[in-house]
Amino acid sequence: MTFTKKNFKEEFEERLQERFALSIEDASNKELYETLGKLVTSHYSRNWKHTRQDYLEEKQKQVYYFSIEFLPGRMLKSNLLNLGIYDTVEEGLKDLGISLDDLAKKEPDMALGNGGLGRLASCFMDSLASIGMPGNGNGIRYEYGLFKQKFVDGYQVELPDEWLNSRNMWEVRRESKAVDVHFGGKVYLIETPTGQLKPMYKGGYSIKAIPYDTGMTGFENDTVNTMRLWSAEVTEEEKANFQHFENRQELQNLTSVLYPDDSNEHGRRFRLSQEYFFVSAGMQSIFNYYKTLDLPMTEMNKAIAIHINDTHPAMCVAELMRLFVDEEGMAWEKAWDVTTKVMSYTNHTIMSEALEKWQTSLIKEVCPRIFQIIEEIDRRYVEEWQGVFDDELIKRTRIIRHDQVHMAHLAIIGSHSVNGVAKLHSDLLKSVVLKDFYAIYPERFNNKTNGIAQRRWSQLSNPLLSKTLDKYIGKTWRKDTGDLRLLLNHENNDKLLNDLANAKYENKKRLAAYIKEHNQVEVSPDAIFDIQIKRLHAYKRQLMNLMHIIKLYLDLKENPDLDITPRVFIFGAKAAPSYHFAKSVIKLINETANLVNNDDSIQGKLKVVFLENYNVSLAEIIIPAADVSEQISLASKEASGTSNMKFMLNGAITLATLDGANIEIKDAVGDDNIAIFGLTEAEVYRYYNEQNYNASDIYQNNPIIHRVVNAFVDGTIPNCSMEGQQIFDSLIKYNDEFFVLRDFISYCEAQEWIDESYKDKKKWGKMSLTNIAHAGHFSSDDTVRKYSEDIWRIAPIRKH
Ligand code: AZC
Repeated sequence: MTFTKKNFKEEFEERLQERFALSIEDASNKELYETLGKLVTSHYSRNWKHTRQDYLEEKQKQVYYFSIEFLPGRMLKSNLLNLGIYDTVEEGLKDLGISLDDLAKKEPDMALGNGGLGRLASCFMDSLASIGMPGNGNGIRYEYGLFKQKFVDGYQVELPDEWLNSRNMWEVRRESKAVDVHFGGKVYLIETPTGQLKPMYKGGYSIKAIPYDTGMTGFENDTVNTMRLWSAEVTEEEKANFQHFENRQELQNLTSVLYPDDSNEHGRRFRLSQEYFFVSAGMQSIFNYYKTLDLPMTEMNKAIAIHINDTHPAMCVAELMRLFVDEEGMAWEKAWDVTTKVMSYTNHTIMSEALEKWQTSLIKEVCPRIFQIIEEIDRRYVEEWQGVFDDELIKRTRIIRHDQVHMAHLAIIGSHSVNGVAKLHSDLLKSVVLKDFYAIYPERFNNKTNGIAQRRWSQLSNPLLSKTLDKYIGKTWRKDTGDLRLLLNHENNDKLLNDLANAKYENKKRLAAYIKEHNQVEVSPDAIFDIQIKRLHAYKRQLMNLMHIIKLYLDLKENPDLDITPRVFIFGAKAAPSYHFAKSVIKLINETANLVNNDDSIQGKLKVVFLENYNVSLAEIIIPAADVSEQISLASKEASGTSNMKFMLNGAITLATLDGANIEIKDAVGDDNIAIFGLTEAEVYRYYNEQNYNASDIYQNNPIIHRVVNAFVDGTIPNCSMEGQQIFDSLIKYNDEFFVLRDFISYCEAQEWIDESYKDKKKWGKMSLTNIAHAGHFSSDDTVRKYSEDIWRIAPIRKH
């Protein structure tokens, strides 16, 4: 049955009455939103059930993507789009005097992640469903999402994100699928009459893991997959038991908070317990499902693939071994063979602090049986390779070393595939970071360049651009973004270029209004919107961006008539609460913004805006309005980046170092349509090898750099002498870890090129068009297709 506007309006009013006994005039937007949410879930629930049944009946091989973070953002509009009822609903609501946008804003952002890693996991969920692949998510249902960021006197303040206070419309609590996760106690191995060793647990405690399932709708294809998030609950009986444990409070609140570190510098028991919790719960539920298929345990790899997203779920390897060996009585060798065929692992960073290591004593305390199994995997690993590789290599690659458990080693040894997230990153894994493992398992290493869910980042967030595209190249790009290439046939079509420019202008007006409302700063859409949005981290070099702003400001102060294109520099970034350097950079940017925005002598040529509480929904407003996409990490440090892809899709010009996926963007658009600057990865490594980087020399010898760096400590920027000193020291005293000074001049030159190019509207328009045209390269539909073919070996489902 086709779903008409008339059907919709009737159903909507009926549901509103049923649920709230209200008519439209009396209902609040929140009530209307909830009514719409219910209507939407009812539209896909049948397909959700069928998708599950199809998988089961066909014993279809499925992948389970284990990720400690998911960042879906709001789901209302994306569900409407995927179900093919967006326009009908929007128009129907309009008839009823309701704005879809207003209702959508009532949905809290589902912010169960820190940044790139979590957002990628959500793009993958969307794409898996959209290409009809049997793919499930497995994660944690944090009661509090990533903190809400506020600025007080320019400082970041963190507030709790109580996203569950308003009902989550999309989840279904499945009590019947709850499992127990065991923590602590002691384990003894007892020999059974058949000579097998069985573990006997003494003491410890169990925590109930309750799954909450969320339907992941595919784009116009009737597929609805599942993202399963686990919540910890403690039974009354266990609560009494808990009195004996000093860490009782922690365990009761196991799934309350998401760790707001994007590199887990602080290995804490709580975090480890969270990891074991969602690993064990997820693995047990997969095991229970597999048993219903009635297939031999030794063939699990034919029906199940498990993906370890970064090291946090690495214990999947040991937990599956535990289930096979302890629960099913399988021989170790057989169990190991199946386990490695089931598991695969993605590395997301070369920053060493993010490669988790845990004290052996801690793992022993939190999950003693898992520790024993890890010890046995480690022992056998050494045994297997002794005499084949030299002893030192084996020592360096062991899982347990110097009383620490190396989670990346566990993930690599226990998987059949190890991948990086962009070509350069995957190469660096082979040649530097995981070089030793590459010598042992060369066949396991491969690259899967990241991608983005292009529907969210174009159709949903940029309807104006989307309509322009429809007008000139038809609508096929909406399903297959490769068709964006059709734009290239029109690169000399002035009318099209004009329409694209108009769409951009309107999007800039929308962002300008947001800025006015939230920052009380007036910005002109005629200026260049130059944007850097990502977590605040020294290696991403927001500091270099700030230094360039200071340079321009000083230049303008000296010469108010300087001919520069007016610019608005826009930032969005959260800093980990304990990351002092990052917080100082925020303070400095805010103080610089204050200074620059209120200095009439520069005639409004520069504006600086730091938007609070950057998250997925804010990104949807910011990215369509960008002219310039700042991707300025020190080469080799950013594994891939994904905002770079979103900006490109929205027609921004990338200003970048040759790092992560920037290199692939450059290859796609050509050298003329991107601004590249700075050291290459090889040059960075040369400095490391020769240990001859000298920031102080650069500072002493380059007057421009000297002047800008001094601004941090000479009172140019008011109210931040402490932070200014800290940043000054990081550059000069501590030798500028991320080579900001070395790249600064070349960055300024690239910025000048941007300034010049923007003046030529036609040239800029063509560059922008070329970027959009090639953005199809970075669709996560394609990325997960490659994962499915090469790693998970799963195929699209048969249609019900
Ligand atoms: C990020 C990488 O820094 C980023 O370059 C990449 O695009 C993204 O993963 C997705 O692959 N890493 C993280 O977010 N890491 C953590 C631990 O949060």
